[in-house]
Amino acid sequence: MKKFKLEPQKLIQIHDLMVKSRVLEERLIRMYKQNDGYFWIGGPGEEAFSVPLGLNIKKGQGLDFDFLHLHYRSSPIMMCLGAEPIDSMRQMKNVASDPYSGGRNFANHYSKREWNVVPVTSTIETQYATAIGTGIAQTKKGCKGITIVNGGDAGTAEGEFASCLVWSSRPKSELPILMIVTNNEFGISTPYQGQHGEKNIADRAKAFGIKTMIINGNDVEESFMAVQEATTYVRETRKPCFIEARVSRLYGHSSATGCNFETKEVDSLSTFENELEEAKVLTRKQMTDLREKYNAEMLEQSKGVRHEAMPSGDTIYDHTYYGQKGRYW
Ligand SMILES: Cc1ncc(C[n+]2csc(CCOP(=O)(O)OP(=O)(O)O)c2C)c(N)n1
Ligand SMILES: [Mg+2]
Repeated sequence: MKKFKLEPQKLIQIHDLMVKSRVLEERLIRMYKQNDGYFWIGGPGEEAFSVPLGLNIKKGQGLDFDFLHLHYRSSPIMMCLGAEPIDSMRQMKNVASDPYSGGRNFANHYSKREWNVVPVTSTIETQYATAIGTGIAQTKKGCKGITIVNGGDAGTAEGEFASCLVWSSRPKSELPILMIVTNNEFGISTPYQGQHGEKNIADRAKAFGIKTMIINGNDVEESFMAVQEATTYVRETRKPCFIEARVSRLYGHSSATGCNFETKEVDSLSTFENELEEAKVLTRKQMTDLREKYNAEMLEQSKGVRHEAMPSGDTIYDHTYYGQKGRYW
């Protein structure tokens, strides 16, 4: 039987957020399959890592709070911050009430100024370049917040990843950046094994003198302890830290690869639930009831979203440089 180190209340909180995130993603997948959206990409398989991460974030607006440069698998982090599942459904359905992009972007492309959530980009790895910017700003202004950036294994082939390693580790000019790679051993359909000469991705950070950790991101407690240690280190030393978390990809890459459940991968939620049941932290019935509660709630919400209005054509240039009339022409 697993001997938990975390308090039962914390384990229950983590479990709740993992279930909420999973049910949301499964609802988004169903919406896609029912033609209530054009494309799905998201985070099932990363909950055991991303929920502990989300719970260690100092949420707020401005440089004294953590800046988040996330990617399209970060929904569990958003759930921890208090995001409403219905808003993810609105973005999935591309209706005007989507608070992240006004119905203009793909699912799980978050953006929220009040929580320092920098817009998620579809171009992979861009976030490692913008992270340098907030890392520099936090350092120059002597602020307390740190910068957190995450992305996948294949994306580390891009130049922005190397830029982030260089800029965060310059001697005497280090930046308070927590660099994270969630390694699911795939870049769409390209296996990790044929792409990486380095043994671990984290070894590349080691070469820059950056503190590194390689962890099983499918294990809740291992993730929680690592994230706690890493965030504390970056907050106190104002230096970078690097976590490579080995995770699963439970519904394939995206709707482009069918988004069907991958039975051969480790499902961290089901592992965690077995451990919680054995340790008598929660009963199977409590866990099933919770899942059913979220399922019912989100099903109702998705039905409502179906009837919300799409954005009107005259808003197409809002929030773009081109739309700032009078400034550029
Ligand atoms: C700059 C850029 N190049 C290529 C793509 C196409 N693309 C989308 S996702 C992806 C694979 C990303 O794999 P990884 O970084 O491991 O993240 P994962 O999807 O596995 O979480 C690629 C190549 C893109 N979106 N942006
Ligand atoms: Mg990958």
